[in-house]
Amino acid sequence: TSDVVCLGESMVTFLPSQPGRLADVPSFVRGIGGAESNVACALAAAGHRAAWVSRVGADGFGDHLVAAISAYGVDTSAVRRDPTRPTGIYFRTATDRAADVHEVAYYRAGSAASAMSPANVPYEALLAGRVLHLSGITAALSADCLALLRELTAPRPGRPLVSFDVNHRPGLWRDGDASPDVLLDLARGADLVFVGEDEAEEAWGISGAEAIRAALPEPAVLVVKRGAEGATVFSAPRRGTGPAHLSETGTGPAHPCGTGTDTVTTVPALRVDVVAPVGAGDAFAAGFLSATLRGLPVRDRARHGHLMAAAALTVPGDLTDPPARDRADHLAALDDVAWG
Ligand code: KDG
Repeated sequence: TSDVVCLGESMVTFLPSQPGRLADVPSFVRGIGGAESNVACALAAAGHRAAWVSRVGADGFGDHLVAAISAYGVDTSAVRRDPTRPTGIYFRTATDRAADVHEVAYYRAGSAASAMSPANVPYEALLAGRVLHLSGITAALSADCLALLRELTAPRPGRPLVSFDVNHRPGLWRDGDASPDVLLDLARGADLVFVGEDEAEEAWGISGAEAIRAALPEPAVLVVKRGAEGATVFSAPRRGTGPAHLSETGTGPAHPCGTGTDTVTTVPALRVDVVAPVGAGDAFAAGFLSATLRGLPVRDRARHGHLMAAAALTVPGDLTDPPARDRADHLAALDDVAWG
């Protein structure tokens, strides 16, 4: 069995060979992306048993995704091939901070993964881990994918701990019928939620960590990521039932808990020279989940999140090897050097 099962679309990504507008970039370098498989790869690289569940086309890009994600040590045995639909791909520019240029071009409408639905996913594999990790990207892919997320975030006895990264991608919500408000509903059904302060503002018009918690009182643990400033973690008091082994506080199934009794822990981020922010949120989630699986205290969960995010922030692609566990533990224990 897996520690963490991650469900979501992955794509072959094409990163530019040089900075500039998409219109001007002459060539691209192949990589892999996909928020949820990024989390699975980082967890596997950190020594956890991680599985990725998805659908890809019966094409060369699908072959490459499955091979590349398996090469990280992720269990891909529940990935289904769809002979009728292609594997999604996307292109993006390098982050050009000075010129404020960042273009993303998705070619994923009608992809194999967008056809995931409650009728065709392997539930046994999905529910077999201690944690099921989902993200709001899936909700934007199709009505069927949204129905699947609604089902997986619905409270039910004995379900794994459900982790949900809001992952609002504005480019995916332009044409659909649904609005990013559904991400708030989905997050309410999860046990552990990751959301950026900026994305809560953009998706829901809610400003500030306390206001986000007030709008999202149900998850036992809510992590509000505040960019270079750090992260604020709201943890509800421990509840009697649920996967208690995963958490020092707030472990029960999702139900309204209010904010008054939360433990609030703010943990500054590491200062790094950012090469590309893409993948940093996934790395943060992986670090936080890794430390959660190890039963570490909340402050160290966030510190491990920041450490993995720092590694991802300093490379151009989505993925990089996380720091070795003993090195990460050493850094997480330091109070005065790199933090803040
Ligand atoms: O978090 C990184 C992802 O945004 C990237 O890999 C692509 O999954 C992706 C998406 O849908 O934006």
